[in-house]
Amino acid sequence: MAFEKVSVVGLGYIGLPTAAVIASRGIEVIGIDVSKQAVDTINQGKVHIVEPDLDMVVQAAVTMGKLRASLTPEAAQAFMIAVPTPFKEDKQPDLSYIEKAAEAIAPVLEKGNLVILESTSPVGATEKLTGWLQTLRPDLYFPGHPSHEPDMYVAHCPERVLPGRVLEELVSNDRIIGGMSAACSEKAIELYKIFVRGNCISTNARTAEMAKLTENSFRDVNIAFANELSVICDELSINVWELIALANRHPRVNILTPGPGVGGHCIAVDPWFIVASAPESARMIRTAREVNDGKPEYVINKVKQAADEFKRPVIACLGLAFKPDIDDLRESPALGITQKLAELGVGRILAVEPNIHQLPAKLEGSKIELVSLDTAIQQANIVLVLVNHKQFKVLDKSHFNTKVLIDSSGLIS
Ligand code: SAJ
Repeated sequence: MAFEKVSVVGLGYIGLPTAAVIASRGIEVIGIDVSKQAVDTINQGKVHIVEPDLDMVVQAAVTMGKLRASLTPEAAQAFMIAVPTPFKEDKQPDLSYIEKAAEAIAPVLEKGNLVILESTSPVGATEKLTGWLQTLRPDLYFPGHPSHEPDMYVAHCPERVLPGRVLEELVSNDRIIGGMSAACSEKAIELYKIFVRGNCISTNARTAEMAKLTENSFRDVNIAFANELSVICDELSINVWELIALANRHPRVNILTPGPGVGGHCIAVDPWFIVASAPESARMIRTAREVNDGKPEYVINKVKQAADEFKRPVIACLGLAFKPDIDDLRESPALGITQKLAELGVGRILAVEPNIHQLPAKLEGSKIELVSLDTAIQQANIVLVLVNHKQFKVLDKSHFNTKVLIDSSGLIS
């Protein structure tokens, strides 16, 4: 059976590009979201999130009549769930969005449908989703049904795209397809083959869940190594950037880049799902998280120490986004550090963020002043580099002759 109509549940950073790309292959796609604003925006052919080229692809898909958004689910052959999976206060995974998505689609499911969980999930989440669907629709037979051959297909196919390169990576990345059975994997591969140029590799759902968590934990642990080195090097008066460049000349060494902390919605979250599943065994993964989460505080203390030398220090914070050359301020250590410095009253705080025109609403009324790079460099006693945006690359040591430079991301050093 070829797929003629696909539903994508959750039209965020992953769901919307996925929906638009599938629609661009001529398949009818109905996107479901709980936000009326998101639904209305998409139906006008516009986007509510920032991602290069996404506006064009969405506009084309909506204009062609292939992509439509709605608050209410309707029948389709495949349902792809791409909702958030945050963690709770106690760092335990919060699966409530997946559960709500299951409740939303259950009434419209039909025999032979494929349900895919794309959201990054703790091990066992796809089994839970299958169980919820089975309870909600006892008339259908999901994988693992105790007494009946299944007539429904469920798989976990984690998204792996890099924010900022989503449209490219959606098509070119390999996909891990973790079916609840071999037949489920096969069915899911059929769907992904429509738009994925990379390989679709079949495994079981638990391994697919763990693979995604492993990828982001690998990165987190390696960034923690770099961040720990940066702190050790400060203690030993060694330039960590020079050190890493030298060590990386070894053919089997590839140390990542220290920074002011790890931001974004994935790498700082996903390792906790492993820790929650195996709290006794996941020692290094937990420690890496703690090392990376401790880095903003370390940077703040460095600024405080430097500020003590001035009567009325002016501190320029270069960069607020969570990584270079994007405008995404959510879960950003740079933003958190800048905010904390302002709250603590360490000095007058100037912020430079070339990718935004005004401070986010929650910072209105804060003492942070958004200024140009020139103004910041002219007025500051202390310059704190937080993000290596391309606009900052014009700076060199000569700009800091009379200033204290704290270069947390290695722009100049
Ligand atoms: N960072 C460092 N040092 C480095 C690399 C990154 O401090 O050497 C920091 C960045 O500044 C940023 C954070 O880590 O604050 C994460 O940035 P990133 O670009 O490494 O990753 P994300 O969070 O934008 O996207 C990741 C990707 N995962 C991997 O590269 C293994 C992406 O492929 C995933 O799809 C995404 O997480 C996700 O959704 O899980």
